[in-house]
Amino acid sequence: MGERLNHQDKDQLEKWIGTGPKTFTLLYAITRDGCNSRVFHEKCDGQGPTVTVLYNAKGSVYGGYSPMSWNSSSNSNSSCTEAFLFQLYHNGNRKATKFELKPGQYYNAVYNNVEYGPIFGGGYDLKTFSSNVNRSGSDFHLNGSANFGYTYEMHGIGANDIHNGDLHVTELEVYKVIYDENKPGTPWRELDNWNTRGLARLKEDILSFRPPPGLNIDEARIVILGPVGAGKSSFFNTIDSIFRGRITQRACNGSSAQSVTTAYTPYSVRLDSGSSPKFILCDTPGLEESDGLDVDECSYLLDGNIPDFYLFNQNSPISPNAEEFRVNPTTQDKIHCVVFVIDASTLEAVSSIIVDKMKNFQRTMNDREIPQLIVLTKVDKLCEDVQKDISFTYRSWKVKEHVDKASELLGLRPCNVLPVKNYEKETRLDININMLSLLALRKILDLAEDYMDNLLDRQTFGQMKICGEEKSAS
Ligand SMILES: Nc1nc2c(ncn2[C@@H]2O[C@H](COP(=O)(O)OP(=O)(O)O)[C@@H](O)[C@H]2O)c(=O)[nH]1
Ligand SMILES: [Mg+2]
Repeated sequence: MGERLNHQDKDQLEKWIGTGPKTFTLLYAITRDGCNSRVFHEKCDGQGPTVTVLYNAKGSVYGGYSPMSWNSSSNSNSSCTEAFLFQLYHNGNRKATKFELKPGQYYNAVYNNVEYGPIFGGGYDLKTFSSNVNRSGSDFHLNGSANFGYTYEMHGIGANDIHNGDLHVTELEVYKVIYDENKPGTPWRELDNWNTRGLARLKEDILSFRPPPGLNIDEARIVILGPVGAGKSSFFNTIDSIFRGRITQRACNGSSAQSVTTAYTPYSVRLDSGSSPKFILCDTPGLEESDGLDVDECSYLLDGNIPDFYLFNQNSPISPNAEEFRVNPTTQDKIHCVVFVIDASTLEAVSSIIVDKMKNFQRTMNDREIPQLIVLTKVDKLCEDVQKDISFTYRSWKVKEHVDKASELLGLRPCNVLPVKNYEKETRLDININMLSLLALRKILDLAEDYMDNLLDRQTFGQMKICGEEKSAS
């Protein structure tokens, strides 16, 4: 005896139910509690969403999910649209199929009567048992009926293909289904190749990145923007550490309320071989309500007018008249991708002034069709499971919620919001921290490459147009 639903089955049900991570708590089992309708109602009434699972001796497993509490008021239908029937195995073979309510049948989803066990469907698609059923050997010959297809859409699958021709079962269980935001659920983003080999491949991938030839761009130039303390400098340090193979702290970071970074500082990762990967991450002072970069400075920065290591001065913002102003920037000096770094743990508290600033900046980026992403830092501070094991990040619903919120905040697609955990107090590298940050970096380089491909197209088509014009003129 004991729970018969395994992890894979629970994951499958969780996916079908579809509203985040769930814990399944066994409320009722006929082998433990007896197959009796009153006992079923005593144990399951008022318990909220439940899943009923039947198991037979031939290795078939099937049942139904009800988002509504069971009750003992006689002959009442509970209406809802989310109830469904399902099968998990047939004759011992995995056969995961969900059978949803037919259109308009929501009012017949489940049926309550104190004299009956769980019943799904108005035509009794699955009526498990009534009153009391005694054990016959190792089976219970349930006295219900299965009129599959009356209320629920079975897609042509017949009763024999579900219950092997009768309602003889070895077990019937009812689990309470609880939404559990702290439970790492099924991944909300692909976790493929999350291992040492996958990490090595990701690294190679990034090291082999080259800007498309023909643009005179040696490296993708990526600017990092965001509020003070969000983890901008730490993000570069994290990337640098991964490629150096030790924790590095080249970009000054800290917890001061004012920006620790005051200059426009391009960082290039230096490999042991002496060469560098083909990207430059440009650190910037943090955005502050009444301080930090303004919109004009942001557009100068995007256009490559601001020289490397330029020290921003609040009292005299850079202008085209300034001595340092780079009047004729090359394509290499311009920004090819923007990364907004936002602290996930204070996402709700970002002031509207800072949000407006970022949105104003975005307008200057959109005008130039420069791609933008969000690196969402400090996910370790969002959820205990993630803090204990960073590999849970793509499973944590809490993280997903924040990814969605960040995506809404700046109007960027959720797939362009990359959750990370930066190195801060660690003394050693960690495969999961590396994995998250490299996945973020690869996405950044992908978008930078897309931008460069567009530049190249524009250059090629522009040239073709000129050729054409020349041709027709001659
Ligand atoms: N727990 C945690 N702390 C972080 C993370 N990223 C940065 N920090 C800390 O946040 C503080 C500000 O980071 P910093 O990189 O200086 O932010 P910046 O102002 O955006 O450059 C520092 O104390 C960092 O150690 C992270 O992912 N998790
Ligand atoms: Mg900084």
